[in-house]
Amino acid sequence: MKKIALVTGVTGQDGSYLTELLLEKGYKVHGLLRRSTVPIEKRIKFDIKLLSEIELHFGDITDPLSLNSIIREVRPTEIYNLAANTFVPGSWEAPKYTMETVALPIMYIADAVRAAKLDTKIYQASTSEMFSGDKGEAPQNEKTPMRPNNPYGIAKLYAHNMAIHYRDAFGMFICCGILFNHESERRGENFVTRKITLGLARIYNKQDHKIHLGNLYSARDWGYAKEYVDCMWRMMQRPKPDDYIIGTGEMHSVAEFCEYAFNLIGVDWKDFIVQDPRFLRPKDVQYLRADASKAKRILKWKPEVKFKELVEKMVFNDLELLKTNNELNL
Ligand code: NAP
Ligand code: G4F
Repeated sequence: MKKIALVTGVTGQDGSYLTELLLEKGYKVHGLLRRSTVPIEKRIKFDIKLLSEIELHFGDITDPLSLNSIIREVRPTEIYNLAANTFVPGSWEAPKYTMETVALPIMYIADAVRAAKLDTKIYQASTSEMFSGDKGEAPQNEKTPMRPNNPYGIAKLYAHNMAIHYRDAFGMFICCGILFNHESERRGENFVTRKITLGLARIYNKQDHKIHLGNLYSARDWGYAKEYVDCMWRMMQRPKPDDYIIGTGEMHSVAEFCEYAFNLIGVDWKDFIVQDPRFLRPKDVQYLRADASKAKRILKWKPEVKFKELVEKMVFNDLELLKTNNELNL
């Protein structure tokens, strides 16, 4: 029987890669997206030709009624809950909305599945932002204490605990992927990696002179998004649901990202980066490095793309993008 997947956040970075992966694996894919005045073709990051192969449903993850009716209609075998307000600084600007989009939806989804008496498997997108990022705690594993430093992380921790609670209390198949930062050519433009690679391409093209950044010395475990969606799928194919840390095990600072990116075009990053207090956070997560040994052992997952290759992919993609889309003023 053909497997049926429902993906929330289908217009996002991970939603786009996951949709491609599930289609390749022969799934019938349904995507949930919210209404917008921007046409769907401009919001979807995967090849437009795939649009005819998936079924889109308008709804909103903050609205339990819409989730309930979509789940009853689609009767998915697997739900991947990826939708969220994912930009950390935005979570201080709108903490209540962050709770609504990040913390509560997993509860609505699990309840809808229970109420419809389905045995749907559920994936919850948990995050390394649930950790404090204190130096002594890196690398983080599944047992590292979770003490988030921002409303986004706090909301994700609520969702994470709720997911585990539904699994334990009702015997539901719910997995939480505790994914560390993962980036790609499809990364949103305000996250630091893409901000750097797009800024670099503008500078190279003489459309700009400087990139304004905040904390240059926080460090992240940056992996390649396309490889991480494969982990989500692998978790859902296990006989039992569980939670897994996913990351490369390498950690690099924002400054190192800048240094390597600008090296690729043969210039010194220090000539182009300005530290700007506007981009500092009230509290930052300093050190994130994954200990993904459980995923390696059980899911047989190993990241192939490491830091340098990731930076190269993003830099060369954005140089090409600006070359071929001069009118875009990206
Ligand atoms: P992303 O590119 O920012 O995508 C977020 C998606 O959520 C978009 O499709 C967005 O739709 C959708 N969304 C937001 N609010 C919504 C609402 N009220 N109703 C319906 N859809 C809504 O994020 P991502 O990087 O793919 O991340 C996917 C998931 O993994 C997120 O839950 C994120 O928190 C989590 N995560 C990401 C990382 C990472 O490093 N990327 C690491 C750990 C965990 P619009 O197009 O309408 O805005
Ligand atoms: O790229 P970022 O905004 O990612 P952040 O905050 O780590 O969150 C991302 O990864 C999480 C997983 O750990 C996800 F859950 C979350 O949804 C999101 O995808 O910032 C990375 C680091 C931070 O320490 C920040 O302070 O870069 C630093 N930074 C320095 N200057 C900057 C900037 N970040 C941004 N966005 N913009 C700057 O100008």
